[in-house]
Amino acid sequence: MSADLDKIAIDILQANDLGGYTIPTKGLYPYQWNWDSAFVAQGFATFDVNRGWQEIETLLQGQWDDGMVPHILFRKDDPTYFPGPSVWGTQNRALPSSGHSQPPVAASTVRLLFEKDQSATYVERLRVVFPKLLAWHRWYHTARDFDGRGVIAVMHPWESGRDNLPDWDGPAARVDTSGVGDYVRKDTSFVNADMRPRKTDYDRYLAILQFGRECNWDAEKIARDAPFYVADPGVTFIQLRADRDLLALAHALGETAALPEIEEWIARAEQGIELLWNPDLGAFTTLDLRSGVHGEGVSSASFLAPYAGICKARYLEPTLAHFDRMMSKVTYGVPSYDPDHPAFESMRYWRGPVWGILNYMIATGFAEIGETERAERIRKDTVALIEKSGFAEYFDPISGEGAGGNSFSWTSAIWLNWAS
Ligand code: 2M8
Repeated sequence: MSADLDKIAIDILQANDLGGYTIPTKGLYPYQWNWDSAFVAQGFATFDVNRGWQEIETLLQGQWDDGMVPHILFRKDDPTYFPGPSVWGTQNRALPSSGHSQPPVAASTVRLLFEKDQSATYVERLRVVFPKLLAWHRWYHTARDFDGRGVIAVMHPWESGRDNLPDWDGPAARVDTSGVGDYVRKDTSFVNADMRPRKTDYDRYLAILQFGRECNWDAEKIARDAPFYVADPGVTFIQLRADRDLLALAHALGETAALPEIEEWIARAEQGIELLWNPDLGAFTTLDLRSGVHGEGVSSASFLAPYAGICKARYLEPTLAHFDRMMSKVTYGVPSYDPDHPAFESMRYWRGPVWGILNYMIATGFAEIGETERAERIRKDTVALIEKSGFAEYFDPISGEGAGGNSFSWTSAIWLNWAS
């Protein structure tokens, strides 16, 4: 079974490889996505380390002058996706892209790739990639932590990668959508609308996008005035992990000049994450930086604290209690949102379904702090889901049914790199 699935996973990655870069799935997502590519590179590296590096290198080709690495690279125009480059206002750039970023997984991937093979050719490639990753991390720590609080904000739900998480509902409700006008969604022509964000969500997505485009994606204007600016435990924890991995890479290369800056980011985040601790809930949640209000639900990103190296008992004990409670409510974990919360929807995208990439990161963190039983439950659930429903984009935590796109790259990648 495992060998058959290995072959299918490899075939999916190769079929979604459009020549040095990989799309998440045919039809629904026809471009290169940022954190998808970071996971895909880990999958490729299980059978072709060179191809893994190439995925990261092509992703970094889209880097903006200010260091930002966009969430989508529009390598060739494809009218089957909305919103495309003309909506983002980037159609005249050398490599058209979206205007904001996505969770910075790439440095963690590069560390994994480098640990697999440290021969001279990869040292050279690391030397080229390292300053680009450093610039991207610096961008995140300035543009999206403008006041140096030690937590990373997202200016768009898409920047978080967890598009319609219920915790965005409150902050996004303040977005004025009166200027959005008519538009035609393409996603619902590929996937049942019940599994996708609602129209209200899309109106808000487009209104926030318009704000970004009109201010030319200016970090200070975004930090001060964007209609949506919410500190996210998902991106903050992934960034913290990636900073630790970047630090290890700096040591490996002897890049001593970079060390103090990266160490400062880590120290600041270790303090800053206290801001994301919701004392009423006993969990890390979002924090709306406009209103000062915490998200009111436990999401799977709450369980990324160990992945980020955050394991103080004060945080860990309540976090694990939530984990056990939520896992007891589902057949397959980890649900992306609390099944006890009224906003939970088992099939609607980031409002409940299980995502393989989150499972991989959560289980990795748990294993690293010795929570092996919980880590193993997550891995086994992931295996069971893929055996039952194939390499779907995401899964219903109650029925185990696959949802969203099929033959999905990141699900195949985490299978190869971790679950199998
Ligand atoms: C989903 O997001 C895109 C927008 O970026 C979409 O729905 O059109 C999210 O799951 C995101 O995290 C992911 O990177 C992307 C491609 O898999 O799809």
